[in-house]
Amino acid sequence: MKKVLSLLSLLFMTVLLFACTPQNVQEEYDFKSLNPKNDIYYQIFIRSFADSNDDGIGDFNGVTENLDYLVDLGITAIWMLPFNDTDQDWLSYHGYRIRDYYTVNSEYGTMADLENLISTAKSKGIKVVMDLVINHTSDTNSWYVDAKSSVSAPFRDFYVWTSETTAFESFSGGMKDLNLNNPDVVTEIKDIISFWMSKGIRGFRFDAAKHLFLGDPNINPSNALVKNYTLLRELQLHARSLDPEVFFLGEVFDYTYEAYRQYYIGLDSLFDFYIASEIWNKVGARSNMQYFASNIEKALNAYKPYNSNSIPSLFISNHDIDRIASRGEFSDVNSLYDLKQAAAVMLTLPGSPHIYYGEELGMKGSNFEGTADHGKDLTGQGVIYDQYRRFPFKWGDETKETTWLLPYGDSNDHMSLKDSLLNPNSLVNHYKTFTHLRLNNPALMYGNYYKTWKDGHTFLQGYIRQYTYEDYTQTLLVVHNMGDTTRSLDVEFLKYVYGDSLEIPKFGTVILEIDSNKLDQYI
Ligand SMILES: [Ca+2]
Ligand SMILES: [Ca+2]
Repeated sequence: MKKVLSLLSLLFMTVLLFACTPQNVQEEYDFKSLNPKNDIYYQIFIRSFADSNDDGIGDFNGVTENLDYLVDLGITAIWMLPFNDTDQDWLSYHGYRIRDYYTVNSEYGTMADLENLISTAKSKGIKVVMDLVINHTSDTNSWYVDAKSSVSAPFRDFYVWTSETTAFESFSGGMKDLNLNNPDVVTEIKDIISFWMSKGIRGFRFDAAKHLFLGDPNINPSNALVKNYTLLRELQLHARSLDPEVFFLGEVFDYTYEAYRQYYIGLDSLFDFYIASEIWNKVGARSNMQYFASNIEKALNAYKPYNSNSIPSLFISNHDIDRIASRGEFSDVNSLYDLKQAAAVMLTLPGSPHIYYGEELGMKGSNFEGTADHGKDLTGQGVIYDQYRRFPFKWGDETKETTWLLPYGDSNDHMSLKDSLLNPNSLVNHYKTFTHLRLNNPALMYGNYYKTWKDGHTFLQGYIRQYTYEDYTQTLLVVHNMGDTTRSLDVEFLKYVYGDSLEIPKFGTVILEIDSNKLDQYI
């Protein structure tokens, strides 16, 4: 009898313990459904990701066939760079010169392949967000071909004319700005949004949001900002009428948060160039670390008046900037420590982190802009601009790897995915640890609560993250050791969420669960 009792009590204790794990609480409440716009993104350049038919160019089926890797990496959403029909020449390789918004780039596959990608991703819990380029079209788009044919052509007013024969371009290279002041253009964009949502697209990344009206010779520059976010708001209301959970994300390329905070009026999210630069400066260059946590708080607080549910899109590299592993601040002897801490920061801040494909392997890549080499055909493939920031992903499996761009410089000097996964100290395994910490801890994954930890100093920078729903609350203290020696933390806590000692190793991180009722002790 005694044995049965102890077995029973053991069972009871096990059930009790299990009931307290965050995973179990998440199943009970389904926090993901309550917070449908919080995701962990993987940014994919289809051309470079995975090739399914051995023509050297990445494609839709290549993405579909490798979704299990993304599930393993802890990804819940993908943002794909433009896949609409585009000019197919060397300098249009990036896909931002749209010829036709309603068809796909045939180099990447068919519409049926894309639909299969979207539905397979959905079955694995991954939403698909597309890049939507509404600032400009290709000069080969049928709208523009018509518009330039005569001053009285039906599509003449779809573009902005600076002379009878010259259409305005925010960006060079045959990309003509659309006239967004024309209601017919806005109606057309709404139709494009409806079309892609009917295909299963769950969100849109608006390219060049700052340039929608900026630079347009018919618009007073001081009105451009208001006109930009007012247009985005109008498109957002249209999209929400079709799906209230649709995710609107904008790219306003500016390193000061004051420059883009107002865009939260018409967007759920913005790429946070300010937070990215804080991570590069503090975690990479190790300068002025004492201001890190409070600077992040200032930025996050600046968004809330415009959108109380603001969800910053966090990133440390993307296709338009040199890869983080190629930045000077991350290329010293502590490179791997710095890259790991940058990831640990990005994956514990409020918002939706975006992992740029290959970042988790420590891929390198810089552009040729502004160097003495610019404009020269150094690699024998044609003029190189930013192609090496978008180099083929290194699977360690030739049957998948794309070959559209040849290795040059240090573009291939990193471990393949296959080797990285086998190495317990690798960057990819560190990413996996932190994505799963985020997925398993509502305080990290959901909500936008963030307060600076009051006892931080130059070398220990920390913040409180908290998530509350009904009678569930989780409160976490995240502390990063930004110094190059072990430093000890003296703090009251309930349990370790990451780490197992208050002696934090150099460039390390510890995450502690703290008593929500004693929050005042920490902030
Ligand atoms: Ca292919
Ligand atoms: Ca424009």
